[in-house]
Amino acid sequence: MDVTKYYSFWIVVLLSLWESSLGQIVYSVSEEVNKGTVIGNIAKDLKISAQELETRMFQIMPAGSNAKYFDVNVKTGSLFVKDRIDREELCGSNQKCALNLEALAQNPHRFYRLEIIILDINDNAPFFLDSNYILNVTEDANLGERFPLPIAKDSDVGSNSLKEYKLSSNEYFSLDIHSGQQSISADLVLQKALDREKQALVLTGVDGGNKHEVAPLNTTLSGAYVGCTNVANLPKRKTVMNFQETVLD
Ligand SMILES: [Ca+2]
Ligand SMILES: [Ca+2]
Ligand SMILES: [Ca+2]
Repeated sequence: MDVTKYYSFWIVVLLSLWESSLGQIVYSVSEEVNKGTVIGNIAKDLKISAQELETRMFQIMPAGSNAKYFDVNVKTGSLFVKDRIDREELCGSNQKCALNLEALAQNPHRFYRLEIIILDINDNAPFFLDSNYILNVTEDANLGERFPLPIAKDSDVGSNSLKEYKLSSNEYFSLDIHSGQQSISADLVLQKALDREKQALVLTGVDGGNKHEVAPLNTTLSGAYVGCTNVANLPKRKTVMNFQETVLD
């Protein structure tokens, strides 16, 4: 390929990309909204009348895997939600969740690309993967000794995911929290010598919502008790793990 042909090729490619990006319309909607929720008016955004949408048989291309979530009312131009959208199921831990749609109008044929950004809501509580946890600490443990605790998970992203832990008030242990890129973990740090006593501690995983809710669920396990709770459908989520450390002679 000579130099002229080489540059001509890339000019055509770049113009094609530019044209397709110009043709893309971006909307956003929160996950879990009710069926029928209107996301935007597609006739207005395409600068054509709703009547023209109908006469040109405008439609979301049904072949796309995302087509089941959205539809267009060609009488009004409204783009609306027609099925449950669960961001966690569609995008997992990805910070950005965008669904692509293709739409077609006829006479003349015109192809459109739509991008729907799915916004996260705080619909999942933090949870501990280990529902049972017993911490054994010897009586001669040194002050400052650290004891890693189970890590809580939260299926939401950003500010709706796990943000911190809280430890119930006690005189023996403090909590040291480590914030990594992938997870937040915590260690118990011994602050006062143990003397064969047993003490119940409560570890709480808290996400970044805006309301505190706790609903503990305890089970008994061979002298120690462990509890774990998930709180459903509340703006702010906590998961509580209750555990009783056993002091060994
Ligand atoms: Ca969800
Ligand atoms: Ca969510
Ligand atoms: Ca959450």
